[in-house]
Amino acid sequence: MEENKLKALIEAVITELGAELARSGRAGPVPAAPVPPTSAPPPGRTGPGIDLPDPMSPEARALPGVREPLDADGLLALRETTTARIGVGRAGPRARTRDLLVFQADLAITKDALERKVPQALLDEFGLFTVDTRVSGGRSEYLLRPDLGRRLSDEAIALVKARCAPGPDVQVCVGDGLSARAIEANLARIFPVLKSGCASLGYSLGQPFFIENCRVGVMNDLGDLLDPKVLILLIGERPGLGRAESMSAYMAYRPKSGHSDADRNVICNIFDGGGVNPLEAGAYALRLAQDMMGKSASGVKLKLMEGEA
Ligand code: B12
Repeated sequence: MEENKLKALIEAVITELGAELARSGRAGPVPAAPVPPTSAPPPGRTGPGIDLPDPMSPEARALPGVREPLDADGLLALRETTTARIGVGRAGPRARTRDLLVFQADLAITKDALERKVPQALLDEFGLFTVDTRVSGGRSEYLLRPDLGRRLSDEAIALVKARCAPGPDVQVCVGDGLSARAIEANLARIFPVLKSGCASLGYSLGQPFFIENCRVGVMNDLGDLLDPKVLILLIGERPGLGRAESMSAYMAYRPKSGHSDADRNVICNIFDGGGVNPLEAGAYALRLAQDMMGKSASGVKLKLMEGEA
């Protein structure tokens, strides 16, 4: 087909589509969100400015993408109730550029949480020395081989034996798990609560330490080595899209080889602003430790005993 005929055909289709939308009352590319001004290069600097408004700003995130919603206020209210991606709209059959960019940026936050390390300064602040697991090939091996993250390395066993006294009432360990960001976000708030809580309850607290490339199952090795009455493992949870600061406290009464998750309890979703506040989580962990010691049990066994009480 000749080029000018093709062009005419395309124009005719576009005109017809526009007319059809007008007839159905859905006409017009009414933008759902006012477009914020384009960022210019900073004063004194030349070069290209950013030609898209920042889609990651809280204001931009709050704007729905559905054009001409039947109930605009309802849609806004609904979006405020959740961080899930609802009411994002679409451009034809695909996601809007704005949403795709936000998705990619959020995914970057998730990947960063998986890859990054807990800052040494934070570990130093709480007097945590570091040991590793049997993961020796970095984070990619950690992700592919959960079994290696459940066992302490030989060097770790030697170091823990040298630096920690066995048999405390409560042993607190910190593990990066699947999000170092979670430890960065919560350790400074939960750790002092656990420490002062143990002191006021009269519990001896073992020398705490940090475990790199750590999985929950490492609790068994820790139990075999240190024989605490209660072990609390603070560990980074699997990050969600754009949400990396969620931490868990996995706990067990006298953990040892052969124990499974059925022998453990978890306080999950510990983070400020929507999750379990870390201060509250610390208090709850101490309460749970008391229960565990009182009933000499944890996990499903403890739950069943509570049912009997
Ligand atoms: C991944 C996951 C799982 C996976 C774990 C497999 C794996 N290798 O990753 C699977 C699908 C098997 C799973 C199963 C269950 N899970 Co789950 N799980 C999660 C999730 C999404 C992430 C956990 C995480 O990041 N762990 C940290 C990493 C570093 O740990 P890991 O060593 O890689 O993996 C271990 C833990 O994930 C642990 N685990 C996973 N779930 C649970 C639940 C309990 C009660 C315990 C003690 C341990 C545990 O099992 C893994 C192997 O040891 C959380 C959500 C959250 N916000 O934490 C829910 C979550 C922890 N799970 C939950 C529940 C209820 C369960 C089940 C009991 C569901 C059921 N009714 O069968 C089972 C039992 C768990 C078990 N292992 O026996 C709840 C716990 C609620 C609570 N406070 O008690 C959570 C918080 C989800 C929720 N919001 O309801 N889970």
